[in-house]
Amino acid sequence: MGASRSSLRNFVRGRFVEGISTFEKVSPVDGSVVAVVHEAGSGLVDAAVRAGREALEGSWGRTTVAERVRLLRRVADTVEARFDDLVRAEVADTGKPVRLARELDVTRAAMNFRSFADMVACTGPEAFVTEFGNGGRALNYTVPKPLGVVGVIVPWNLPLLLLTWKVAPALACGNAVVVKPSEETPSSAVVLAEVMAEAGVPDGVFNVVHGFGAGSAGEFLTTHPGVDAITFTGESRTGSTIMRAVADHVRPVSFELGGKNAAVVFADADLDRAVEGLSRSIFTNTGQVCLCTERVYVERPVFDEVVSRLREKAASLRMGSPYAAGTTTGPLISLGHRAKVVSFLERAVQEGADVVVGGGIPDLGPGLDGGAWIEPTLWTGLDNSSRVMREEVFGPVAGLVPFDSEPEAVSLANDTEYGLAAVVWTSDLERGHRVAQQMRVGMSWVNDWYLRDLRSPFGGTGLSGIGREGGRHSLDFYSEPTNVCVRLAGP
Ligand code: NAD
Ligand code: 6OD
Repeated sequence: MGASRSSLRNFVRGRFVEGISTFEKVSPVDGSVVAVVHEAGSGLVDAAVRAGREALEGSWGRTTVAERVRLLRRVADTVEARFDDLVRAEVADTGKPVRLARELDVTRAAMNFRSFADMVACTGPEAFVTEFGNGGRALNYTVPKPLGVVGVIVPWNLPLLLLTWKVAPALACGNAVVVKPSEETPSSAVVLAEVMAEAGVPDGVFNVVHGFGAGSAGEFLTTHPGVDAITFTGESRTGSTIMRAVADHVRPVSFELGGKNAAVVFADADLDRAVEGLSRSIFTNTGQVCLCTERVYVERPVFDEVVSRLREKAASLRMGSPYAAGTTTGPLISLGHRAKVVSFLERAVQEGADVVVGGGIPDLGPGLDGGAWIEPTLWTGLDNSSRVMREEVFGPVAGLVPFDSEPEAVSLANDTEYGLAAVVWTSDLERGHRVAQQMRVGMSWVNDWYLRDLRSPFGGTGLSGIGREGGRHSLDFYSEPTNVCVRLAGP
């Protein structure tokens, strides 16, 4: 995988610049070095924040909505023109199957820019005429303004999708951004910086700083007094660290955090569709999607059948080179993350799980033995008291548990500190609505999973986050409204 090792620099004020040190980005497919990355020190993070501020004080701060809409559409076109480069970058860093990178990650990157261009173009300010009853009237209207310089911190699982999901609305609202990609996935942000320059985004509006969290670019960004807001996607624990870091300056935060998502399968479900859907929701991206299902509650009459059919699905997945025809499943992101997932595999057995399928590290032969491979794994025999059923694993794993009534299923699904997503499988329309609405989550699907409309709210409750992204929710977060009240008439 590492045949074409690249050197990845930071992007500040429209220029690629070196860092204070370098680190190696290793392929999770085979352990080879895919890139040498320039880590930004506090001085460079400061320069990036100042570049953003100067862009806001210059011509970028005077752009009209229509000009920004045209620019975002050009960015979308340029993402499509550089589609293959972005796919290569994403696959090199994550090892995900090339088909997934094409159909999900890079396609959505273009769509994010185009969708937020459309959405901001169609959004107007609020206005109210206030009547006092004595003939007096006033006009209230809001003027949305950018927040300023926004720090964008993103994880490694869907690197470009999640980065552009934040950058597109932030730019649509007229902000400047300083992006800190994950140290595990620095490559696509660098190609995106080239895209921004090619599309004509003014210098200083889009900046990229590479590095780690604590004591590195992530912490320098979140503690910088010149950063006006932080938008973060990542682990719940990192979210609480960032919350403390921004508290001194009282900055707004948007948090998309972890999940321990449940699926509920009723006996009346179309089991062909349910098993297909469960297989996607458990194993897509090797279980490394925040929305992935890790807890499956199945009504007792169909429990054995669902377990057996899901076992067949898991056994049919094909791990291998991301470019090999037929590969369905990539590695985990790193050996470090695999060690964490393996510790959950061991703990599951200690906690009394029966391993239905998987449960270990596969032997994929000499070319791949340096990679972070893991077997897709299903357990039965666990309940909600086990740590494996309470903590986010973020791997291709799920525990299956039988239930006997609808209230029991709702109560089991809601028995978690997280609150991101849920799926209900049933042929009963009323039950589908009823149960989906009772799920204590930000997103509840019925008879599907990860079906997206970019205008609808995305996010979670509890340990899963603060706020919502998508549509007007993103536009609201990335702008600061000033209300103007004008007396029109009367005493
Ligand atoms: P992570 O929290 O370890 O890292 C995310 C980003 O934060 C990285 O860029 C990292 O360098 C940076 N970071 C780490 N410590 C920091 C600190 N102290 N200050 C500033 N920045 C810091 O998360 P990860 O391992 O990259 O991603 C996996 C996690 O992300 C999972 O928990 C997953 O559920 C979650 N996630 C959530 C969503 C969502 O939409 N809710 C989407 C994707 C991933
Ligand atoms: O599809 C999206 O917009 C989105 N934010 C997905 C997040 C997936 C989590 O890993």
